[in-house]
This record gives sequence, structure tokens and C-alpha cells, in this order.
Amino acid sequence: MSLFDTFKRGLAKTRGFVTSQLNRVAAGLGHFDDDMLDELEMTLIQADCGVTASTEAIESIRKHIRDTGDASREAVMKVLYDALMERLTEKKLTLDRGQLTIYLMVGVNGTGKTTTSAKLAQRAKRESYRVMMAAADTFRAAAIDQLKVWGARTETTVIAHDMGADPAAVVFDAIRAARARGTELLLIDTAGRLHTKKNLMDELAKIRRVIQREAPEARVETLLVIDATTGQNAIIQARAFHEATSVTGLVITKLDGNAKGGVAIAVARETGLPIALAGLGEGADDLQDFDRELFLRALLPES
Ligand SMILES: Nc1nc2c(ncn2[C@@H]2O[C@H](COP(=O)(O)OP(=O)(O)O)[C@@H](O)[C@H]2O)c(=O)[nH]1
Ligand SMILES: [Mg+2]
Repeated sequence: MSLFDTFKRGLAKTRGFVTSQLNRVAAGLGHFDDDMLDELEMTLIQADCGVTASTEAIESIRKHIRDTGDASREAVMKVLYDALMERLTEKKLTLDRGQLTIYLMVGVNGTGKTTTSAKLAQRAKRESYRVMMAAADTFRAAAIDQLKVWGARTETTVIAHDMGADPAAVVFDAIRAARARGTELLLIDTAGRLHTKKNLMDELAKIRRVIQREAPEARVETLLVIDATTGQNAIIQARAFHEATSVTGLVITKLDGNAKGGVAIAVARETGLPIALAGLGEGADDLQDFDRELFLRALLPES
């Protein structure tokens, strides 16, 4: 299935909702009036696009109508598409042959950090990069085992300590091992279940210090993993993590089914961060570079 079709299937519910609302609101009328724009704004908010992005998009539409007098459905949809596009940035992750790149995976428990690490390992291996994973989620033995299972499945070395170990010590060992073996991608899977924001900040800061000291030349991406099915909660989580640590890109997971897909727009707008990857299933191959154009075309009605 093409990425567009996958997005379309994943976003079918959201798209269906937006389309039916739009058809209801604009029924019979060839153009949008003020009340209809209010309703369109509500529809976007209900589709989880976030209050800020939704309000701004409608403001752009109103301005367009004021400036041009064109309130046709076609024009409204075009301005809406452009306005959302502007708030949705994407980022392509690349690797360098012969050089170490580190991806630090952060996010709340259950969002898909471990699975995404495995998917990224699989992808990089397919492109014949040397890859390694570090089990820096040491809170639960099961978390370490889960990464090991993925390591075996994707034939990727996993550096792990026992449960309860210092995550920064795991990272220290992993970087040593990565350097010794000429690893080109080191994926660090971290814990999401930290009781306070301060704990989280301290732990991530400590990991960062180790990276800075042990691999100052490495390119580091801090990828915040967001579960699209959690709706408004995703926005709150994203804000908290963005404040706690300097995130460089977003991964939106679970866009494959029943997703509250609009949340991708809300999170991108609220954090100002680009979306790098889309998680589209539970398998090792269910990962795609995020494509904002395809995403928006799949989310919004045809016209
Ligand atoms: N449908 C779907 N499920 C996913 C996706 N990514 C992760 N999952 C599932 O979400 C659950 C939690 O994932 P996990 O990687 O353990 O999350 P972590 O706690 O952040 O490490 C698992 O059951 C995964 O199979 C995705 O893109 N789509
Ligand atoms: Mg995990």
C-alpha cells in the first residue's frame, strides 16, 4: 500500500468526520458565511487539530475572504490546506556513513519508543548501516527484554544492564561499544515513566552529559514519540517533554488505525517542532518518513 493510502486508511475516521461536517455546514450553499466558518473552526477543534492551529487557520480564511471576496468552498479549502501546511513542518532524518549518529528516543510510556527504535534499526540495517540499540529504560525488566527481543528479530546488538541500573551508565557502555565497532546509528531507548518532570529532566540531562563527554562529535537527534490515539493528552505530553529537554523532532505513532489524526497538527503547532516519522503499525517495517503533503491530503476532504 502506498504511504498516501496508508495515511488515508489511518485517517479515514477523522477525514470522514471533517467531510460530513463540511457537507452539512456548506449544504446547498456555494460559499461560506461567518457562521459556517465558526462551525468549520469547531470541526477542526473536534478533529483534534488543536485550538491554536484551528483558530489561526480560520483567521487566515476570514482574511482571504475580506481581501478577495472569494468565499467559495474551493477557496476556503485551499486556504485551509495552506494554513495547516504552514503549521506542519517535516524533517527528514539522515545518517552519515562512517560517522556516529545517536537517536535519543523520549516520550511517555506506551507511545511506541521501543517499537520505533526497532523500526529505525530495521530501516538503517536495510540501508546497510551499522546499528546498535541501548536499553536505557531500566525501570522494568520487561522493557529490557522487549528491546532484546527486537534486537534478535532485527539482528541488532543491544547493550543492556540489569533492571534498576543507571540509564546513563547503559548509555556510557553503549557509546564505548559503538565506538569500538564503528557503529553508525546508536538508538537509545529511554523510560517514559518518571514520576516528576524534575526526575525526567535530571535523567535526560545526565544521559546528555554522557553523550556530550563520550561522543562529542556524534550527531544527536532527540526524538519525541507521540501516540496519535491519545488526542488532547498528546499535546500536554509534548509540551511537558519539550520543556524538559531539547527535542529535535517528533515521531507520531499509531497513525494506522482509528487515529485522532488531527493531533499531529496540534502537536506540531504547539511545540513548533517538525515531524520526522510516522508509525503505521506494530511491525518492524511499519515506519515512514512523515510527508505533510500526503498527510494533509489524506486528512482533508477532496474539495
Ligand atoms: N498500531 C500501532 N501500534 C503501535 C505503533 N507503535 C507502537 N505500537 C504499539 O504500542 C504499544 C506500546 O509500544 P512500545 O514501543 O512498547 O512503547 P514504549 O512504552 O514507548 O516503549 C505496543 O503494543 C506496540 O506494538 C504504531 O505505529 N501502530
Ligand atoms: Mg519501551
